[in-house]
Amino acid sequence: MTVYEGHPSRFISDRNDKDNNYLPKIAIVVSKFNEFVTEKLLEGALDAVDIYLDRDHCDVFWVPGAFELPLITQKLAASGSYDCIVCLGAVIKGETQHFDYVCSEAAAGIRQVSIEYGIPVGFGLLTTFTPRQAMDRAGGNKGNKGYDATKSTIEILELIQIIEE
Ligand code: INI
Repeated sequence: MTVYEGHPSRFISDRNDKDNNYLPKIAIVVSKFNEFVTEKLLEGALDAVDIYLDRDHCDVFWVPGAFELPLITQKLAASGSYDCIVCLGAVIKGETQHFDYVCSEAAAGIRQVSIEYGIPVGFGLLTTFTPRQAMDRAGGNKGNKGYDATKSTIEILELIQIIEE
């Protein structure tokens, strides 16, 4: 039996290897809705980029809200310019059902792009009942889901490269 697992740290050695001229390109798509949360998710995502990849190989795209994440992610995947993409957003429940539609459409759209284009698309979309729950997960006492989503995306990229080698 052979067991395989992606290791995001593989790219750190690639970055430090002077003979290696390949380093993955990553795009981060982040929504402006609830920006007090999403700016923190972006900080976490960029921390992961700094650790595992390189900020010079990273582009950030702002969209109005979580509902717009799938379309821009699809355009970026179709461009072929990126090895992986991370989506960041914060959907916080209000008084209406709007929340449910935004969450489910964003999640389904993001997954669809990942499967259709065969590239990792990280799901850093918080769906919470309160602003406090969102802040707890955007660098507060529950960690930073922007960091986690980005690290997971890089890990999956490495696993795909192992499979395709
Ligand atoms: N977008 C979010 O990213 N988070 C939310 O909490 C949210 N709420 O609650 O409405 C939200 N709505 C906007 C939506 O994503 C679109 O931008 C808008 O409907 C225009 O298409």
